[in-house]
Amino acid sequence: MKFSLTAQDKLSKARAGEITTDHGTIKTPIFMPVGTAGTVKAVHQRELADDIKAQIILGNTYHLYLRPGLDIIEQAGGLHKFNGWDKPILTDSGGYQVYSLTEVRKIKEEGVTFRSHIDGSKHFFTPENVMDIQRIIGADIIMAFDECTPYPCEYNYARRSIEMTHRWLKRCCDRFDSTEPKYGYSQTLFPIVQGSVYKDLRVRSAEVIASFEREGNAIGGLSVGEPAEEMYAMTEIVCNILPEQKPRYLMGVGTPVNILENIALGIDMFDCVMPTRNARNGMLFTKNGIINMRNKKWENDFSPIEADSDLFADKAYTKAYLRHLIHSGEILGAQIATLHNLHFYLWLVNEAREKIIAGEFYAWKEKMVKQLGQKL
Ligand code: PRF
Repeated sequence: MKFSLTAQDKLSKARAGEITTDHGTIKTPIFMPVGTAGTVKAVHQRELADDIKAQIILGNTYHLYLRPGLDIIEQAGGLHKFNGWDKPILTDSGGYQVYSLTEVRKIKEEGVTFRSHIDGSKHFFTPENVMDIQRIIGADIIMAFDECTPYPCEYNYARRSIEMTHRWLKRCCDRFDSTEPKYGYSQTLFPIVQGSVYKDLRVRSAEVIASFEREGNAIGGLSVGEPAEEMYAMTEIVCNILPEQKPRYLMGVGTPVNILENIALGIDMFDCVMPTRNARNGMLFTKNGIINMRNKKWENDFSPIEADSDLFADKAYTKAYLRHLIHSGEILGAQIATLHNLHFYLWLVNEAREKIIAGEFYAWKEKMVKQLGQKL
C-alpha cells in the first residue's frame, strides 16, 4: 500500500490524498460503503462501481466468518472473487461486532468468547486467529483486533482496556508479519486507537499506535453515543499525534456533518451503516438535510428524487413513486433509496476533496454544515 498527500487545506487540517493498493487507487477523503456480509445491501457491484463510483467497500470478519464461513471464501479464492468486486476491500476485525451484536461474551487477555447471533454457537476470537481469518477473507486493508469500549465508560476500565488493546496489537502484528497473503496481492494491517473520551488515554493510545509504524492508522471507540463535541475533541487530539504521511481512518462515523467536521480535523477514511441502513427505513440524505420518504407530504410530489443529480435513479424516479415503494415495503424502494444515499455520501467526500485541492474547503465546509443541518 502507498499513500501520498495531494493537497492540504490552509485553514484546517483537511487533506486530499491517494491510497494505492493492488486492487487500485482510492482518492481521499473517502467514504467506504458498508458491505457487512460481503454485499452492500441492496446494491449490485455494477451500480457500486459505475453509478455511485465507490472506490473501496468494507466487509466484516465477524459476519463472514460465521456465514458463509472461511472454507467457502477460501474455495472461492477470497472475498473479491466470491462477491465479484475487484476494487479494494477493507475488513473490520470483529473487535466491534462481538461487543455490539453478541450478548454472551467473555473478554479475557487471551481473547473473546462469544455466541453467534445466528445460531447461538460458541466461538473464540484472538488477535492471532483474527489475523488468520482476515488473511483468508483477503481484504486489502485489514484491521487489528481491539476492544471498543462502550459510552459511558469508567476511566479505570478504559485505561486497562487500551493497555490490553495495545498488547493485542503486538500479537496482531507478530502474527500478521509472520504470515503471507493467500491470493498473490498484498495486504496491510491498520492498528486502532482507543481511549474512550479521556484525553490522556487518547494521547497515550495514539502514541503507542503510532510507534508501531504501520502503513495507516485508525481511530475507534467514537460515535458510540458520546456528544459530537466530545468526538471532535478526541479526533483532534489523536490526529495531532498520528503521523501526517499515513492515512487516518475514523471507524463507524457518521452523519454528513460528522464527516465534514472530521475531514477538517485530518481524517481521510470513513465508513458507516447510516446511509444504507437509514435508506431501508425510507430516510434520504440530501444537500439540504434529511427527508423521510414515508411522510404523506410526498404522496403526490411527482418531481424527480433529485433533478440536478447525475445518478440515474435520482432522475428516473419521482418522490411520489419512491414513497409508494417504501410505503408498500417493495424491494425496489430499498434499492433506490440506498443508491441515492450512497451517491450522496460519495458526492460529499469527493466535493470535500475538490474543495481542499482548490483551497476552498473551509468556507465550503462551514456553508455545508449549516445547510445540512436543515430538516426538510
Ligand atoms: N473498533 C472496531 N471497529 C469499529 C469501531 C471500533 O472501535 C467502531 C467505533 N465507532 C466502529 N467500528 N474494530
